[in-house]
Amino acid sequence: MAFENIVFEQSDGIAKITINRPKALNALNKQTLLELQSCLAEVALNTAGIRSVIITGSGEKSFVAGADISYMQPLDPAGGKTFASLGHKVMAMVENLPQPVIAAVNGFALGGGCELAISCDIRYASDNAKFGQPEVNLGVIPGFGGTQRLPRLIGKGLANELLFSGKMIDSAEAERIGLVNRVYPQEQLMEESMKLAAMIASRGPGAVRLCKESVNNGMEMDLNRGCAYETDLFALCFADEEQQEGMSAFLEKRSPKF
Ligand code: CO8
Repeated sequence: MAFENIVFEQSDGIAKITINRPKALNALNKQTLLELQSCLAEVALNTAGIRSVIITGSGEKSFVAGADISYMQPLDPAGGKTFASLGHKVMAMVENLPQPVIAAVNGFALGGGCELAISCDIRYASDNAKFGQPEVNLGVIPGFGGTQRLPRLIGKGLANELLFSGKMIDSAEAERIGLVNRVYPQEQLMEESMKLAAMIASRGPGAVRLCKESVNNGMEMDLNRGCAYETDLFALCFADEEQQEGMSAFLEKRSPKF
């Protein structure tokens, strides 16, 4: 897959998508979002070849410094709606991708960049990463899901503090409030993200996919419905040869071959 604003790499069942507009600190303009959309569509179709995904930013300074402000500045309400809708589509594609997605946050994750990170399933960050939703400084609100996913992830009070103040927090604070899973020195971030991606890629791919579906869809349900939904997905596992291989391998004291 060849793109102008993103770089797609694939090896050993892991796809790495790098947002690559370093001069604009990897800000998301329309073209970058369209490229992400077509890249993610291909990744979603290739569950046989791709078992986990990493999204990161190019360079050592920025993951994604937001939606592109130069692109947005002249927009009218209809243009704003179209752009926000495109961003929402891309974030939903990340969230609902069959494969787990790890955000390797290697610097600024602001505005649309923070929204992209929180659309991913898991967040690892470098020690120089900074997070925030600075939209109120620009006279707008988050438009790629920040007012919705951030409170669901870290709770309403903490999300409100970030959303209303527009302030930036460092990666240690982001880890403390559960916005990121782990923080690593910048030079170890990709290695650690790849290790996790490889571990996920080595597990039963169908089971991992159903786990993601169960968590994502179950979180929209009450507990009883969520547990009933999990029961159905659990039952589905027994229709797949993966379950036979995984359990037989355990009983035969060998590693499973998925
Ligand atoms: N958009 C466009 N260009 C950007 C952006 C951005 N979000 N962020 C940085 N850049 C550009 C700068 O303009 C600059 O370009 P140039 O060299 O041509 O002047 C270059 O990147 C380097 O940036 P700085 O010189 O500012 O670098 P600093 O190290 O001094 O500062 C910061 C880094 C703190 C990250 C600073 O660049 C900054 O504050 N950036 C803006 C952050 C921001 O406000 N992000 C939120 C944007 S709004 C948003 O994401 C809303 C999402 C929903 C949209 C809904 C659609 C309608």
